[in-house]
Amino acid sequence: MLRVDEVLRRDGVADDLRSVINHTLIGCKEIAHKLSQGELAGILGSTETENVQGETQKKLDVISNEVLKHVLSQDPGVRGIASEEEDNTVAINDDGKYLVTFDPLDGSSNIDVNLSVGTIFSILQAQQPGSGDDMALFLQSGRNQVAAGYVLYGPSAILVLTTGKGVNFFTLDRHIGEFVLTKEQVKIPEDTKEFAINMSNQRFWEKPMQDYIAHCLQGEEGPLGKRYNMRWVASMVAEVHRILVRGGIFMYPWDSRDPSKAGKLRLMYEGNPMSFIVEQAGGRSTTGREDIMDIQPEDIHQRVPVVLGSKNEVETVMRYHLQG
Ligand code: AHM
Ligand code: MG
Repeated sequence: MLRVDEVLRRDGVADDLRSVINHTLIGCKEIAHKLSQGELAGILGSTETENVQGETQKKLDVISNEVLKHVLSQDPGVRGIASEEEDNTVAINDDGKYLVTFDPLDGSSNIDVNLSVGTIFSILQAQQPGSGDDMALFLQSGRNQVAAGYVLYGPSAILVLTTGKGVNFFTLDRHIGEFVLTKEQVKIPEDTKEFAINMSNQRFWEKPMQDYIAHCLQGEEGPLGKRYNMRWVASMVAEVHRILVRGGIFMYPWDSRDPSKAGKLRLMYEGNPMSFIVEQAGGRSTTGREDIMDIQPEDIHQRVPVVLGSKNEVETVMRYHLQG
């Protein structure tokens, strides 16, 4: 079976970009190992600290961040990094070409209950000279991504990767310590009857989202004319993975709990990489009103409403927003 690097070579991915991806994956394998040890390694539970977004950090959030920072600092091709768990962008090598943004451990409320979490990463090319801690270098739209991926740490560890030539799945073979190709050119079914949203926020949503979900709940008797199923794993990586495998729609819309925030999820290391993967698999990704990857970022930690998944269902949600 083909290993990741063999697939990247076959696809003509530049040597320096392959190196950045491979370094990222060394970190992900280390994170997979630590997660599998769990309580045995004494790494469950929270730290005393909060990240820049005011969220309590889990020990494994901090450890995963350190692991990725360390491996990426070994790669001369990396100019700088930005992470959910770092207040500011971090300079690595001024001669490097690439900028890596990542959420080291997404869905971290699932860690202590032994459910699925994941690492999400996005790779951009620096467009001008400058130190890798200059945030301005990073503020490029998602359309500029040269690679994006995630690793889902579930019963098996699965890497989902795109370099703009479709989406492939790789499964971590723990005997050889390599991600090997297990599914090529994944395509998301265009239609679905399965939605994922945190229903407890319903009363805080805008009217278009209220209406769409109300119509989903009406099933075949409502205007959407079909009976829906619902899932909520509280781990975006797991939700996106389910959608890549069997279709579906995932939503984390704007809500009025804190009107100053544009949503819960972050654009540059959650929204953009997931949008790149979903679009490469034939799905769609929007705020409800515009494609996520068309947004010009203003801050490395900025938030974004997210609606992504099966193409036709996402377009239905976009119509509710156009009318609302
Ligand atoms: P995190 O980056 O702090 O882990 O937050 C992101 C996660 C997503 O994986 C998931 O979709 C969402 O937060 C769950 O939110 P909620 O707590 O509202 O269920
Ligand atoms: Mg996250």
